[in-house]
Amino acid sequence: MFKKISVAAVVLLAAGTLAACGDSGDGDSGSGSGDDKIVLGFSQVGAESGWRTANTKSIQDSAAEAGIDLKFADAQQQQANQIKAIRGYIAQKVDVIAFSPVVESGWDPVLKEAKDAGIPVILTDRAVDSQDTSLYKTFIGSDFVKEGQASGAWLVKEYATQPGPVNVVELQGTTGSAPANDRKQGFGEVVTKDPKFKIIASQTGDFTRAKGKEVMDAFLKAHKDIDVLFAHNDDMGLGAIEAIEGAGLKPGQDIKIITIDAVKDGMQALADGKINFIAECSPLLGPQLMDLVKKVHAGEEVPSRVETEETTFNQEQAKAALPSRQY
Ligand code: GYE
Repeated sequence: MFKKISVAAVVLLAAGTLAACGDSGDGDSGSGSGDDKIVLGFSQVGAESGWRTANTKSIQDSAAEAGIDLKFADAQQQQANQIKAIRGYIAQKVDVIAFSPVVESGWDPVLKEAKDAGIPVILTDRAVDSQDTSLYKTFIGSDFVKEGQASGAWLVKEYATQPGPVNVVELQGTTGSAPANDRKQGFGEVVTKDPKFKIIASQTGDFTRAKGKEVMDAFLKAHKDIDVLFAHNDDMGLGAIEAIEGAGLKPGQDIKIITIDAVKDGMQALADGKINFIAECSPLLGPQLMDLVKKVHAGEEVPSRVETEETTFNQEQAKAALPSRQY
């Protein structure tokens, strides 16, 4: 009997210690899940692109695999919805908050609220421009400047022996988002070194296929002499292909197309000769994110930046990679 009680006491004690560890300083056991699973509140940007769909699936699958209780909210590309979701997670006292900030600016107040509540925050995929880096634990995602530079480098090489001018139109991602800002910057840095490249029009297509088509339609009406399209993601490029074909032109030939992401539909268009070059941006951030969630929850030190490894694809490389492409 005594033995039984003492075992139970030890178990209870251990459970108490675990629960205390799980608090991360938020004041009570918090998760509301009734077990000792880590509760992660994740605010996603939206469902604007093939990349985003693959990213959401990666996060959901790897949370399940890691035994993490995931609370997930889709912000439909609205910062206000993300702020609301994060405030909700703070009120629910989740263990960790992760989010993919739709735009770079305007996060300090809500991040401060999370910090004051003792809830660690992980930036996923997109960065914020907060000066106070103590407002979040780490960032996981891609180097978007590099992706823009790789896109520009392909263009410079492709036209190395041709005289100018080379007229480029640009479909930008969501205004104010880190990938739109950084990809524009990286591409611009490389191509403006040679004055024969002229960026004759640059407008946002909000990372969607529909907007990509709409804006490309307008570009084609306003400019008769477009040589190259640089689209900040595959989806806008795919929408633009419809516009180009609708105007009786051949995408990939009459107008060369460079995009970023390398999702399956983009890779297919690349293999089909309708896109000329894609700089990869991996959406499969889930497994590494869950790893970071466990570490910050346990109070372990984590690197301030965890970058995804990426490559680039031309048409031949796309043909070879397509059969084994996961997303
Ligand atoms: O390139 C685009 C998506 O933030 C890296 O967002 C992500 C970008 C991605 O809508 O397709």
